[in-house]
Amino acid sequence: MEKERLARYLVAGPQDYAQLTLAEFTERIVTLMQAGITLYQFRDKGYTYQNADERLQLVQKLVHLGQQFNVPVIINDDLDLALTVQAAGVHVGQDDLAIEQVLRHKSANFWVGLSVRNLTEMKAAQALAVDYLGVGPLMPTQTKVDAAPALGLRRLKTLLEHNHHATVGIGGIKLSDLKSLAQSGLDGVAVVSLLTQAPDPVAMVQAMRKSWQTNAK
Ligand code: TZP
Ligand code: MG
Repeated sequence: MEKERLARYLVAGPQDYAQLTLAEFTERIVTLMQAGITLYQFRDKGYTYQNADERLQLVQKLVHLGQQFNVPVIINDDLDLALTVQAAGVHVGQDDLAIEQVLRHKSANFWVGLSVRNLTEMKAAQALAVDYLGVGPLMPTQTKVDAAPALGLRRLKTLLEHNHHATVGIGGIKLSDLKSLAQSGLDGVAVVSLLTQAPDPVAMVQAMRKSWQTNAK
């Protein structure tokens, strides 16, 4: 995976658009794909489907749309689902599936991302053949209920000194944070609410692109 893919990484599921139907949710994701997000993670924590088939159909559709709009779709946590729908990859946290087990499925066409929350996890991750790391939460966030304490910019920089992987930051990221995050050496930002709650999501994607391109190392 090229690290440029991480520049504008949208993480979202139907629970992040609580008032919308699944069809409307899909439309929002398509709009963001067309607007210029570079990667999309399907993360449906806390959402209740009518049945398993509804979830499968939704994800299959999103994967096809991602292929159409050149935005690879990564599945959060669910390795079996990711393999079933031939997603671009899977993202797991430290408390999810064993990373060694997930890495058995890694290939040029199936990427593996891992979350790290602190220096211990960052150091341990250096021995793993993952495609990218997600580091965070960087700032306090309302979006993830079981989020670890926020790292802040200073600790982020320390973590990055011990890192050779392509890396995206996540957690509480606002547009005004992009300048310092781009300068920190991160390869991109992963956001939920910045895009799902933006009054003008298309303009927000464009503003993210501009800020990143102006300030990235
Ligand atoms: N993992 C760490 S923080 C977070 C996840 C999924 C939520 C980020 O959401 P937001 O709205 O961008 O703070
Ligand atoms: Mg997880």
